[in-house]
Amino acid sequence: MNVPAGKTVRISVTNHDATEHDMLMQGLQIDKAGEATGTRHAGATLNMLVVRLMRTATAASRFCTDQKGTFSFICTVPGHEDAGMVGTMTVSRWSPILRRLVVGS
Ligand SMILES: [Cu+2]
Repeated sequence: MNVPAGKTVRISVTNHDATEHDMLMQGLQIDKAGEATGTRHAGATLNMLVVRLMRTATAASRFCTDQKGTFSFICTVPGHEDAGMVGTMTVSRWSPILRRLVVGS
């Protein structure tokens, strides 16, 4: 997943599973996480990008960051990270290629 630095982006994640999951971005500071449509994750702070994924539901979060780099995200439900529920998101300079990939910018 790639997003542009300095632009407001919206990520939307659908959980097709009958089990609750979440998505916690590690080491990334965002401007705010207050517009998430899913239930907020317990323990999340305003500068953390975290989306709580209830069973068979879609959650979205709108955020902006100037922090360029590649960040790991994990599912914090016990055992899920070890089961492979991990990924990365790269924040880089704005480009026309990214423009086609970003929703809601
Ligand atoms: Cu999970």
